[in-house]
Amino acid sequence: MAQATATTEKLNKFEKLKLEKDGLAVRDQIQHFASIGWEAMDPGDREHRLKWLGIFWRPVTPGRFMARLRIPSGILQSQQLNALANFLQRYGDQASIDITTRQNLQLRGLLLEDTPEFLERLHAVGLTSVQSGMDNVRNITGSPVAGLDAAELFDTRSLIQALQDDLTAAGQGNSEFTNLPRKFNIAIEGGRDNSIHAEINDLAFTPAYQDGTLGFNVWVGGFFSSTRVAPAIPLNAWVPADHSVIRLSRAILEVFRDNGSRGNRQKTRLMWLIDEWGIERFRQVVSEAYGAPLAAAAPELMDWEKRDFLGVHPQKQAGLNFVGLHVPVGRLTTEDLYELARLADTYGQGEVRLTVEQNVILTHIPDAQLPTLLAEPLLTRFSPQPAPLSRGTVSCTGSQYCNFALIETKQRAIAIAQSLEAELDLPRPVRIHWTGCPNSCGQPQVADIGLMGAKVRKDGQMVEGVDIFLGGKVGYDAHLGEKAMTGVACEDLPDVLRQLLIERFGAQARSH
Ligand code: SRM
Ligand code: SF4
Repeated sequence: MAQATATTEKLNKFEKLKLEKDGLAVRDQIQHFASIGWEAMDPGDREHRLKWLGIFWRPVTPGRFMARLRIPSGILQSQQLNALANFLQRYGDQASIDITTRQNLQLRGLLLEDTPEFLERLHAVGLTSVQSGMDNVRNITGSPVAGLDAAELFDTRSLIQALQDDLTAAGQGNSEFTNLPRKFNIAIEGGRDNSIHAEINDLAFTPAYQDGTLGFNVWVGGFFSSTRVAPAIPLNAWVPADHSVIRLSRAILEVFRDNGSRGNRQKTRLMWLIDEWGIERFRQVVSEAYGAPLAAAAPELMDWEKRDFLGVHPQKQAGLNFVGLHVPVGRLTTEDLYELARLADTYGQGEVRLTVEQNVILTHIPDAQLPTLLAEPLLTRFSPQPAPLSRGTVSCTGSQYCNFALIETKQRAIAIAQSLEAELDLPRPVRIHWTGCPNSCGQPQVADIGLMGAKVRKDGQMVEGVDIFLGGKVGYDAHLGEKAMTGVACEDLPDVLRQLLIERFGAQARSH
């Protein structure tokens, strides 16, 4: 079991919690918890340690837990979707499913007494929720069209799966990496368009050739938090596209685990260690942990604008297509899971993929099947060609389920996009990201227009409002947007956004 290095700094409360009992220890107690019920559980186990199993206590819905899965590269099979739906249907309207900004699924409605069965059912279909919350490595993201995209440089699917298997002991839980100083995000891009937002991950691999061999440049330290936002910086390192990626990821995680600050929780992400040491020393220590000198970075190859993958696109396999469907703010019902599985089986080869824009992609659709697929009733709700504001709308969970939230996000995001679309003609999609609080789960800094929940004063009353970010650029030459307006009341937002869309994004008022 890995331990934090002895330190003179005062440990934060989560470090004390982990010292009292390792997070992963709840794995062996889940049957006991299920039998005693949530009210009788130790609050530390219930509200924090269960997150090591991906089970989240929701203060907003006491007794109804959320389960966050791990879906490497966002790739699912129809039998997995069916298994999730079969389990969730017992909860009726209490069940709902969200596609997350890390191309993952979160399931809601779960009762504690059902968790042992739930975890067994996940494992039976090759899924896991282990280590998906708290001080663990989050879902590892990759291009959602890996293996399909004719322009891709490297198919990252098996590498990402192998990395997840290594860091989680094939989904059973790996105590080497369950006591990091903080959460840790990893992304591996194999395409040309930076589809995974490499720049906002603690560790990202982006494709690059070294002496004719394809491998990855390495980026470190990207993160968002309520007090600081930092894009990843180059480690000036290159590794071949093989097991070296796993070795280097392990080395960086070990360096972070053993040296990262465990004091002020707001200063515990990887970038703070890099700041403290400087990138040269950090690189040196990582190289020692890696056990070999690191090659210098090679020229970057990502030179495409980011795609959203919606609509019909030919695959590199002749005669087959992938079809991206827009799922408004990523929200699904149990019935939707069944329907997506059915479409994948009927028209494709049983595969469904998720994107960091909270959408789905059906893959391997033969040319001849396209017209019938496009006429399926589900596609009237999950459109392959959504209107330009809905198309680019992403939203975090918000106050419906998240107790950090300062505002309701998802329903408001849909309503505002639809009302502005009805009034305006837009020359191109505009990416609007909503996030309910400064934790930035909805990534407002990568959006054309980012909306961050805030409490604002209007007419002497505190009301729900937002701070507005502008100028986020994704894909080639990605950079983060910056706060441009503060304290806009949500009820004034349609007017403010209308003006922004006209002035900056070429929107024109529709003549009725
Ligand atoms: Fe997040 C905490 C939801 C992506 C930064 N995030 C939370 C919690 C767990 C808080 C809580 O316990 O209620 C939220 C759960 C609410 C719920 O019931 O759904 C939550 N985060 C989400 C999701 C579901 C947003 C979404 O609607 O898609 C995303 C799940 C991703 C996944 O599948 O693992 C999600 N969170 C992100 C991202 C975006 C990303 O990874 O690209 C970020 C910013 C990037 C980053 O982390 O550097 C993000 N979440 C945070 C933070 C701030 C971290 C920090 O260093 O301060 C918190 C708060 C914390 O960890 O203390 C947080
Ligand atoms: Fe919750 Fe805030 Fe994250 Fe939204 S940004 S899911 S409100 S923690």
